[in-house]
Amino acid sequence: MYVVATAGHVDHGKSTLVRALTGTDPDRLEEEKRRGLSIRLGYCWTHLDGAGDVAFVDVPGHERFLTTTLAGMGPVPVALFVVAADDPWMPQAAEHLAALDALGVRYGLLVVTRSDLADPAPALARAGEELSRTSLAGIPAVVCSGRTGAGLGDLRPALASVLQDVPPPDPAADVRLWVDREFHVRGTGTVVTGTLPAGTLRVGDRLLLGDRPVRVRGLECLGEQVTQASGVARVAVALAERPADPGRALVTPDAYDAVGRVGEIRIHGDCHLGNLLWNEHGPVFVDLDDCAMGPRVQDLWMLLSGSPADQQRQWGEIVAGYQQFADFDFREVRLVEPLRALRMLHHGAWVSHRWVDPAFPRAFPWFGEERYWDTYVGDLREQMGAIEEPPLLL
Ligand SMILES: Nc1nc2c(ncn2[C@@H]2O[C@H](COP(=O)(O)OP(=O)(O)OP(=O)(O)O)[C@@H](O)[C@H]2O)c(=O)[nH]1
Ligand SMILES: [Mg+2]
Repeated sequence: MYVVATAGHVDHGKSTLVRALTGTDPDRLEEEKRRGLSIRLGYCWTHLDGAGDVAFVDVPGHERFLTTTLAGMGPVPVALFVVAADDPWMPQAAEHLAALDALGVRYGLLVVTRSDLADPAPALARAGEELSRTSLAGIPAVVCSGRTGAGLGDLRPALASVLQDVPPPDPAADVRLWVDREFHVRGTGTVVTGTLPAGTLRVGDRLLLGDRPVRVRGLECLGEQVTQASGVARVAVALAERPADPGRALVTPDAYDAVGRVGEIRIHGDCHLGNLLWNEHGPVFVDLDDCAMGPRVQDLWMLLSGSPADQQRQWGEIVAGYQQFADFDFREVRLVEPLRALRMLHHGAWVSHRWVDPAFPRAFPWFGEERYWDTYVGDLREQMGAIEEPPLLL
């Protein structure tokens, strides 16, 4: 089986195209039909000559549902990038493309649809140019109309040919199924669904959902009961237990135990040295408006500065001091670089949110400059590297 996710701006014809290809409407909610807008992820499948079973994850294009869109795209290796012939390049097309690029999706088909409404050439040229700067550079393109069906005869073999090039993932890989839906079926119990990117699920498997042990009671693929399924596959997994607090991924036990669930406490949230003042009684923490629930390491790593050797030494002292009055879970050091990345993102978002406040353009005059954003993106890329590295502090 292959799994393909749609991508593209709101109302550009993603769901119409999926319906034309599969005969099934991916928009199932009454509200979606009434508003002519996808809200949830849609799931349909078909058989393509030359490729076999192909499942589609149809994502919403509206910016309000971007998190749903990302949940759908995340584990899917192939994109059906949809652009309307009668609309120029639009913001969510750019955002979806940036997401696919960040996810490293290399396989896909560019589809210029709604070709019965306008000359598709300008949209085709613009989208091709935008794609050329991403991981999807050079993917084939097809022009069609989801409404009249024109061009679908070219689209099917073009998609089948793209799919033939997608390397099969390792069926022996550890399982990590990001849950994109969860529901309760009377007589069956809890069912979770998702896109299995690699590895094999079998009835009877004992896995973890979040940090809770669960057993696979039944499996369904494309509406059929199966005893096992290997990625890439759309799967529905019936669980013998009803987890009270389901995690977001169903995983092979012991395979992803680097951090696990860490305790959250009330933290300062912005605990850098500038917010630590000294008076005759000792240190005083100020600026408490970022207080939040979070892992305790968030209040420790920002106190470090200088070379890696300096930071190691400071870290030893801070943790030794911390342990005099509270326990420290050393798994949390693996969170330092992800937390640093979140802090960078949060800072950029904070400045842009507050831009209407006249103090902000004055305080961050370089914020709108291309140079700033180049550096910002470069720093984030570097941060991705740091996240992959073994943690510096131990
Ligand atoms: N004429 C014409 N209309 C189309 C075509 N494809 C889609 N439409 C219309 O365009 C509108 C939006 O189509 P959808 O398929 O819902 O668009 P979408 O990209 O799934 O939208 P979201 O899921 O909300 O992002 C609907 O009214 C469709 O009937 C086409 O090829 N030709
Ligand atoms: Mg839709």
